[in-house]
Formats: sequence, structure tokens, C-alpha cells
Amino acid sequence: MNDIATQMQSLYSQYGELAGISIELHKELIAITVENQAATACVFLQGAQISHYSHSDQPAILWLSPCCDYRAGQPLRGGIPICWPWFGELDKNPAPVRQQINSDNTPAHGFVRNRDWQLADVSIINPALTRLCLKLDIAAGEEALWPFATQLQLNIEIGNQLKISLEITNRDSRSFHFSAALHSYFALSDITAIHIDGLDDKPFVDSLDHWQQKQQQGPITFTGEVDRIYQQLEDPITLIDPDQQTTITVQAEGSNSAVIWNPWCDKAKTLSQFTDDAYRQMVCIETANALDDCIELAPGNSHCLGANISIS
Ligand code: TA6
Repeated sequence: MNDIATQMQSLYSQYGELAGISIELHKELIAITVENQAATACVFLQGAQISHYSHSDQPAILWLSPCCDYRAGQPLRGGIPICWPWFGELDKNPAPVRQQINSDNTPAHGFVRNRDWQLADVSIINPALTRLCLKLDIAAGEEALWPFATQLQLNIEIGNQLKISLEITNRDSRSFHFSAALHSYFALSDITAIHIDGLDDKPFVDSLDHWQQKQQQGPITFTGEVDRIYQQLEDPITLIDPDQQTTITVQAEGSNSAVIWNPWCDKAKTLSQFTDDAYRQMVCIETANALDDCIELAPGNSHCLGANISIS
């Protein structure tokens, strides 16, 4: 039996009999789907990437490209990719993060979104709440792009809210620095109809204007590409969609920065797994540890980067 078939057989024998749990194969990628009385979700082992979350019988809250390739080694466009051990381009990161990596070939957003994580646990907490735990153990010297022994654990609670927590533990004898983001794509009626609250007066770095420091005035609305790293955050971020009559709230944990991104029409044409007009139906609100909010972790210590996503 090939590796994928063996993996699926093993997952099915461990978890396949649990209520609402299915093991699926989407082309080259294995996914776990969860259905309970509150919600439906889908999580791919590759990158521990959540691809779908919705309340039962309701439209998707997370946006997923309709033209995903589902190929090994390529993150899906949409859902919640995990960006670690750096956010964005490595060379735009603080020196303590950059200086640890000795490679000329450093992919945007790090490498863990391209790795197969292990499904460590599935727990049916109650008929309306299911908890998944996925792990990625990195041995010292195993990864050309990361020299330190590290354990990553993603805890996902699927219920009336979607709660995710990325726990990074330093298993090495040396301290290390990282930046990170939960790169959440949200589904919209139309980008021109929505606005984002919770960032008024907050400083941000505008990656589209020479990484200049600026300050937010009022709600964020969209009339072109937006790619900003907001800093010194404490309050939840809300996405108001009048046409869908919904408000999505993103409450961060272990994070004082967030990225707001919409590619708009020109950049949309350059993106993989993305149709030219897809920019109208999505926006990213990314709970992050980016720029000054990057993390130093001493041996044996852990840090949790989390996001609680709710809709009303
Ligand atoms: O988070 C915003 C961003 O850094 C954008 O600049 C854009 O590159 C986006 O991430 C998507 O990156 P990806 O590597 O997933 O295509």
C-alpha cells in the first residue's frame, strides 16, 4: 500500500469511527472533516491548514479559492495558512529573525505550511464542540531553513466559534527568534461593501509604500490593494459585511500585530490558485507576531499565538 493509503488507513482506524469525523483525500492531500451540531470544518494535514469553517447549513466564514490544486508541497490558497518561522519575506524581518537562517532560498511565510503535520488527537468535547490537535516536531539540523529543535502544536476548537492556538515550544539548548501569522482568509459579499473596525488610530507599516510607518484613521475600506502590518494592538478586529448582514470578530491571543491584505485586481493576476476576480470575495485578517512583535523563545519555553473567530 502506498504512503497516502497507509496514512489514511491509520487515521481511519484511529479516528474514523468518531461522530462527525471523516478522513478525505483531495488529490494529493489528506484532510480531516468535522461536522457537529454547531459547525463544519475541514483541516488538511499539510500545513495543518484549516480550509473550511462554517456554522451548520450556513455559508463559509473562511474563503477558499475555487481553483486550489491540492498538490503536495503547495499550500492551499485560502483558509488559514500557518506562517512560521517567519512572516512574509525573510529579508523584511527583524535582524534577530533573519540572522538565524543561512540559506539563499527562503520561501515567503516560512516552510511549515508545506510540511505534513501529524494528527495527534481528536476529541468530541460535546455534540457542538470538537477539538483537534496537530503537531510538527522539528529535530535540530533536520531543516535547512531552521537549525533549532522545535515542537509546533496547533489546537483547533470547532464549535460556535473557531478557536485556534499555535503553540511553539523551544526544544533546543539555544534561544531563537521567530515571526509568525495565522494567515486567515475571510469570505465576503464584495470587497467594496465591507469595512474593518478595531484598528482606528493604530500605527501600521504600509508594505506598498516603502514600508513607511503610518497611522490608521477610522475604519479600513478598500478601493485598491491593501497590505499593512498593524501594531500595538489590544482590541478585537471586526469585519462588517452589510450585504451579508454579518460581523466577524477576530480576537487575538499572544499577539499585538495583525496584517490586513487584499491583493486587488493587478496583484490578483499574479497569484497562484486565484482567479482574476477572486479579490472581490476575500480579505485577509492575519493574527500575527510580526516586525517588533516577533518573539524570542528561551530553551524549554513556549509561546501561543491564537485567534478566536466568531460571527454574528
Ligand atoms: O499577508 C500578506 C502577504 O504577505 C501578501 O504580501 C501576499 O504575498 C500574501 O501574503 C500571500 O502570500 P502567499 O505566499 O500565500 O501567496
